Amino acid sequence: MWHILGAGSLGTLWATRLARAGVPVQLILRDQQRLFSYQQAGGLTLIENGQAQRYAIAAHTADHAQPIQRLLLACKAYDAAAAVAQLAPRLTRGADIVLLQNGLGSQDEVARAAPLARCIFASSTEGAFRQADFEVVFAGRGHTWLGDPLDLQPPAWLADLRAAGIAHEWSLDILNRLWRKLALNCAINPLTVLHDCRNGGLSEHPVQVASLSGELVELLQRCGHSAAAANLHDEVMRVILATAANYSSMHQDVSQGRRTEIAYLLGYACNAAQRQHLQLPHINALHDQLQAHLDARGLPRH
Ligand code: NAD
Ligand code: KPL
Repeated sequence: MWHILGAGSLGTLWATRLARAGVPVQLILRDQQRLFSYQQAGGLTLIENGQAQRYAIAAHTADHAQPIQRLLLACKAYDAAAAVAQLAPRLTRGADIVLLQNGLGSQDEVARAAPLARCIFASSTEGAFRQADFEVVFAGRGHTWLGDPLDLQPPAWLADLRAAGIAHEWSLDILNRLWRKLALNCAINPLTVLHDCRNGGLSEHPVQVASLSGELVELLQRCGHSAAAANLHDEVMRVILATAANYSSMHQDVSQGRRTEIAYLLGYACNAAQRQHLQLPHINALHDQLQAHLDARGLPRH
């Protein structure tokens, strides 16, 4: 049985694909009000290649008594630790928690909230967005890497992902992957917010992108992730071109008045640099500017 916390974009994407492959799935919703709305909606709807399909997946709230052996945590990074702390009494000894959160920092917070569980970190390039409540569009096919820095053995339940057609790979170096993704997101996302542009608009700010990429390389190397630093600037430029027409996830959050995951991206990078006594003036200035931008819009600065 997969328990899936969070019926947002990625939670829906995973829950519907697992359920249609015949894998038992149980959704965990925020409260009775949300459970009631879910029941009214009649299930989760996934829109794929323009076709909508509804899945009446079982759901309950966190205070249910059912034990949890395998939890997919599909909320934002800033909600992850509190969500797991709420479920801690239900986790069985040695339960697995799969963490879909972008960035770094929330993984450690979750591990502290559930010290007896095995935390499996994920990094995904799949894309999905909510069209309406409990209705999600599968917007971009991608790949998900999963791994556990403390135990390199892959879990047997990867077979469920294969059955569900979730493209994935067990990674022996998931931290490198997460750092690399964090660096890409730090080099691209904040600038798209500050310049109010699509990813492709950053082609007009090559010097800024190059300075940030250079400092991110220094940070990755100092933090022991040299492999994640290799050719970073080239990859940043490649992603800017390949996703030129898209708005970054942070730009979308800000333009829709939603809280960003800044604390788990730029904030994490700045704290890591400080711990290493590394001076990164461009990254720090970018963090300050982004926080001022969020302040001005009444959005949380963390
Ligand atoms: P989302 O906001 O669409 O969904 C999160 C859901 O979690 C919401 O429905 C929210 O109500 C729910 N939630 C939060 N706390 C809860 C709690 N205590 N109990 C029950 N439900 C709770 O977010 P998302 O886009 O699915 O993103 C999830 C994570 O995946 C983020 O870290 C994001 O950066 C990452 N990610 C998303 C995508 C994407 O395409 N959407 C791609 C890659 C990575
Ligand atoms: O992951 C991204 C995002 O928007 O969050 C990309 C497209 C890589 C830009 O950083």
